[in-house]
Amino acid sequence: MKWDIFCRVVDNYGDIGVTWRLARQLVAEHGLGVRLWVDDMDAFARICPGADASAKRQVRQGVELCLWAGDWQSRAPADVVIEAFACELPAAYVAAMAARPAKVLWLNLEYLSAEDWVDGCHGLPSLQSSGLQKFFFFPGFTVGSGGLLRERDLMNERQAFQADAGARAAFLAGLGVTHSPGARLISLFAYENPGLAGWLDALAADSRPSQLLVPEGRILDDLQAWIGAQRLAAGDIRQRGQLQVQVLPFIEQAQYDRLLWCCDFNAVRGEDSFLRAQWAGRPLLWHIYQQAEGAHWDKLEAFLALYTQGLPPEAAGALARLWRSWNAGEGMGESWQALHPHWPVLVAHAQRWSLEQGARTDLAAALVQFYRNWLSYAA
Ligand code: TRH
Repeated sequence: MKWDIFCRVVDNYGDIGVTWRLARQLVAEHGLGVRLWVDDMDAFARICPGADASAKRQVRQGVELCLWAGDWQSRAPADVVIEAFACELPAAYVAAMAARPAKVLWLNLEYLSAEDWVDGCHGLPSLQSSGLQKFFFFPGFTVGSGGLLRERDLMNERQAFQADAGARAAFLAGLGVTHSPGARLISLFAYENPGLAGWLDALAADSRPSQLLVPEGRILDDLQAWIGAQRLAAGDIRQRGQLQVQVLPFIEQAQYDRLLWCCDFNAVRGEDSFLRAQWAGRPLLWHIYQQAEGAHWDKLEAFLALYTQGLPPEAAGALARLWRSWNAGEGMGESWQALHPHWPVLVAHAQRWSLEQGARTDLAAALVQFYRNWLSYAA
């Protein structure tokens, strides 16, 4: 059975990051033939080192990667077509879908949100001008949603890795990181943020040492401004007070997962790293992707409301304050300090959350199940 996934890279790495993970999983766990059409091979090559950014077609980890060029060449449609994040399929491809004697399942994979309208919209069909039906598939945290991207063995792999000090030390050594005993290990992946300096000041003045690991990216200029030294690059290590900062290269997704698993606290962003930090089972800080008219604040609050359920009110309040400060770009010093008394509770909660969510049907399995149900209905 053939599946086509279409991905337009709007910005950053989330669009390709999500679709590349999904494509790999559909191949590896469901034995499907998957073509991933992407309009920006450079973005793909960034998250898949070894990929050829100039190739029009290449096979990586069983997935056929195809350049989605402006001058679309006609192709036979697949059995299932995933339009990621409303990226709009080529008109000729839609016409070929409509003309195909065997019906095609057309799904629009939406962005992840914890908002409560998601369950009501998940799986709804919409009639297109082509006469075809398109179904809206919403990832989410609740039983009524399409679930979350998670590989079948992810939780076991993560737990084994976190229980194995030698494996963690060897992994970090491969990145040039030596974890000083007793130091709090933090990863930082974020958009530009004027609130960073306040947080770093608090970490530098803390009684406990911290090591901050920062993959190269958009936050580096703010880090640079705080450190005030010459241009930072991968491999650089700087110390101020109790804080050691180390810049890392941008690593491949599986390695980035392991980095998150190693850390006591992960600052993440967007959609995919946000979810991967949840799978790490450690407390996290989310820098949400900003949307027009502040729509992202509703999304942030919806997730906070869900995630903090079951936490004592003081711990929930402290975590919410930290996330709001980070996303407002202010007040990080105070809200970071206010988090400390709740640390053990937050650690246990992050673990519990990952296991609860990890016990649900994952997104790839839910997509395959949706197709099976649709087939029996369409037949
Ligand atoms: O890059 P992002 O900001 O992507 C965003 C979001 O997806 C957002 O929802 C979307 O609307 C916008 O793009 C257009 O953040 P995200 O989603 O975390 O994607 C980053 C990807 O990069 C993710 O797959 C993890 C990966 N990554 C690596 O592979 N190696 C690394 O070293 C790092 C730091 C990240």
